[in-house]
Amino acid sequence: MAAKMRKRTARKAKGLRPIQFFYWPTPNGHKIGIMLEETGLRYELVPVDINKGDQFAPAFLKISPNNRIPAILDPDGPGGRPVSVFESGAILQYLGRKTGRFYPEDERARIAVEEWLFWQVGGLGPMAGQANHFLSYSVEDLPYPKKRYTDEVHRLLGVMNTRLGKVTHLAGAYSIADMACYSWVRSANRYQKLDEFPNLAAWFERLGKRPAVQRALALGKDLRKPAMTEADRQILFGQRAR
Ligand SMILES: N[C@@H](CCC(=O)N[C@@H](CS)C(=O)NCC(=O)O)C(=O)O
Repeated sequence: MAAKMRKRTARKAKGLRPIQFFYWPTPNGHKIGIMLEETGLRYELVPVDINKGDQFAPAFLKISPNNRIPAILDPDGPGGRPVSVFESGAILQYLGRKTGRFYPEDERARIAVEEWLFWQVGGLGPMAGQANHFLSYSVEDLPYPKKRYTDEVHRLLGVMNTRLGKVTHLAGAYSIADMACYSWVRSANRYQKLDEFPNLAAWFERLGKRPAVQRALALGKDLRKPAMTEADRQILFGQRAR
C-alpha cells in the first residue's frame, strides 16, 4: 500500500505535524477536504485508490475497518498521542472539536449541527449513493431502484430546501453539517436540477464560491479517471464479508 499511496503535502499551514488524510476524490472524500481547507490544518493527502482495491490493504483496514474512505490519522491526537478516525461524520466532529471551529460548543447549537450531520450520513449520502449506482453504474437498466432512490433524493432535497428557507445554513451558522451535505447535493445535481429548490440552490451557489470549498474540490484532480472499467467494477461492486 505504501508504494501506491503517494504522500503529498497538500497544504502547509498552521498546526503541528500534518494529519494524514486517506482520500479518494468522491463525495465522502470531499467533505473532509472541505473541513481541512476551511480550518487551515496541515495535512498530507494519502490517496487510497478504491478502484484498484487499496481500501482492502491490511494497513488501511487497521485505520478504516469498513474498507471505505475517508479516514484520517492525526499524529497529535488526544493526549499528544496519534489517533485515527474513520467515518466522515466522526472525522468532521473530531476536527471540529480539535479546532473549535464549525462545530459549536453551545449545546443547542451543537444539537442542530448534529441533527443535520446525521441526517446527511444516514440519509442524503446513502440515498444519493444508491441513486448514483443505479443511474450510472448498474449494468442492468433497472427502473424500480432508479425511481425509488431518485424519488428519495428528491424528497431529501425538498427537506433541505424547506430548512434553508428559514436559515442561511443548515444549523444556523456555517458548520460541518453544510460541509457534509454540499458534496452530496453536488453529486445529486448531475441528475436533479435545483431550480425547483430555490433556497437550496442559493445555498449551493454560496458554498460553491467559498475558496476552501473550491480548493477541496480541486484536490486529487490528477487522480480522477475518465470512466469505470470492468476491473474497477469487479472490485467495487458485489462485495461480501471476507
Ligand atoms: N459511511 C461512510 C461512507 C464512506 C464511503 O462510502 N466511501 C466510499 C467512497 S465515497 C468508499 O470508500 N468506497 C470503497 C468501496 O466501496 O470499496 C462515511 O461517511 O465515511
